[in-house]
Amino acid sequence: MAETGAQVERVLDRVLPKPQPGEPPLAEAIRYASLGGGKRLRPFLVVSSARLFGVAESCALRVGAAVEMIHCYSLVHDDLPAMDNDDLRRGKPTTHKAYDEATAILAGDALLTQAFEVLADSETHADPKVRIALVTALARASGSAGMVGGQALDMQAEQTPLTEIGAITRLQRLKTGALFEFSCEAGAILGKVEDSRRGALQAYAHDMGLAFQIADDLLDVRGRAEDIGKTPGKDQAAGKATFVSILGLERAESQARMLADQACRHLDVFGDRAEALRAVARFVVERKA
Ligand code: GRG
Repeated sequence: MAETGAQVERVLDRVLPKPQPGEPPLAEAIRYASLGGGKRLRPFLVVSSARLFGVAESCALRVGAAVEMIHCYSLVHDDLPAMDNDDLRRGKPTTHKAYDEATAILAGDALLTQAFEVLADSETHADPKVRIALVTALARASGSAGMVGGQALDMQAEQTPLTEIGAITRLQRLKTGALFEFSCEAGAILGKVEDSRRGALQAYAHDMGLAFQIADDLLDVRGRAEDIGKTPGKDQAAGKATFVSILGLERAESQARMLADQACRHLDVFGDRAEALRAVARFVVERKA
């Protein structure tokens, strides 16, 4: 993951706008929000799934950079006063604290739109049909049928807390799961694979994404700000129903492990070649940050 993280960092550094003297601090804020931080988990999923199909690493890294740009934009907007109102992200002041709200909104907007420019570029794949499929899949995963829709449900749940595990699962599947699903499917799209192997990756992403979210809820309860790089205890303070508040700590933990095991079993069809993806499923439930 660290190696992929460093490679994605180089792609981001190359494609993102450079600050120019006399210009507004937009480029600076874009780079502040997306360089030098984060686990780069989504790019690692893209690269690992693409390796299953022998896709050129340079193509996978560009797709990894695009999904990371969407992820970074979502974090910047999620941290705004109108949403989660947070001061700390990735161990440093949130973008609107380091700059101002208007600049943070614009930096998020710019990352969102430029992600699609990266996918649409012929450097990402020689076949325009593959590029269109990537653009379509990432747009669906990020928009109202995916991450943005999940965020809207999350805002609504602040007023009317959810009480059923099914409703929380749906919210999280959209809010965080959709980008994970895109990241895993991207390898199959790049490799032009339309068969059951694509379904296996979808099933893996679904279970791994839920395991990730339960672990995230556990970290919100047990984590320390210096480890997780954000403010812990926010869910409870906001009265939000989470997997942990409904299942309790122990059941949530065992559910996360069960989902991670199940995620690994979906990869049987790939044999040993999917070891990196299995390691991700184990990592997401064991992580401390
Ligand atoms: C504002 C449109 C919009 C969407 C926001 C994803 C999201 C939707 C908000 C993020 C809030 C949050 C903390 C969600 C919990 C799960 C999550 C996405 C955690 C952060 O992802 P990591 O752990 O972060 O991969 P790093 O910093 O490692 O990239």
